[in-house]
Amino acid sequence: MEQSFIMIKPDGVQRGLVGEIISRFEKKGFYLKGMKLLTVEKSFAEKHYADLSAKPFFPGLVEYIVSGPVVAMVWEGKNVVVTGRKIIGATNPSDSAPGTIRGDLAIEVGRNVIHGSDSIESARKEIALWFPEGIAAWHSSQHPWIYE
Ligand code: YYY
Ligand code: MG
Repeated sequence: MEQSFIMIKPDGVQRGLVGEIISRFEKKGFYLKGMKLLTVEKSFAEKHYADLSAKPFFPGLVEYIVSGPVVAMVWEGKNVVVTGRKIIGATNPSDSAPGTIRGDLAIEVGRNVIHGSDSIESARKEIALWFPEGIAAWHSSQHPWIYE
């Protein structure tokens, strides 16, 4: 089944939003397949955001991501990449709809509390980068109550 890489950024951890954010994905019916708290180095953050290296906000973005621990996760489910992005909301919290994570919990684009893969291909790359050790194989007993 489809997987997405979801990361709670350092502001989300510092602000005590880890449980709230995980809850939203859990309650939707997605399965948590990998999770760890870690602080990454500058070179690692630059690799994660390599596609944005030419952007003017890139140095500040990297500084923000390395500023404290993050919670790196793999979530699984039907259409989890696109639906995960909807749960997260627009990049700039000024544009994120109420009801989304960023719409409800963030104010500034440079402190938008969460990352989510933007395509199946970037999810694959990001999961390989963040979880080189692999992820847990387990199956939810709720499966037939979530999927028809
Ligand atoms: O995928 P998403 O996180 O919604 O946005 P991206 O365009 O991939 O940018 C990654 C990250 O960069 C964004 O979450 C905040 C930051 N950023 C910024 O600080 N200023 C911008 N104008 C655009 C993005
Ligand atoms: Mg992105």
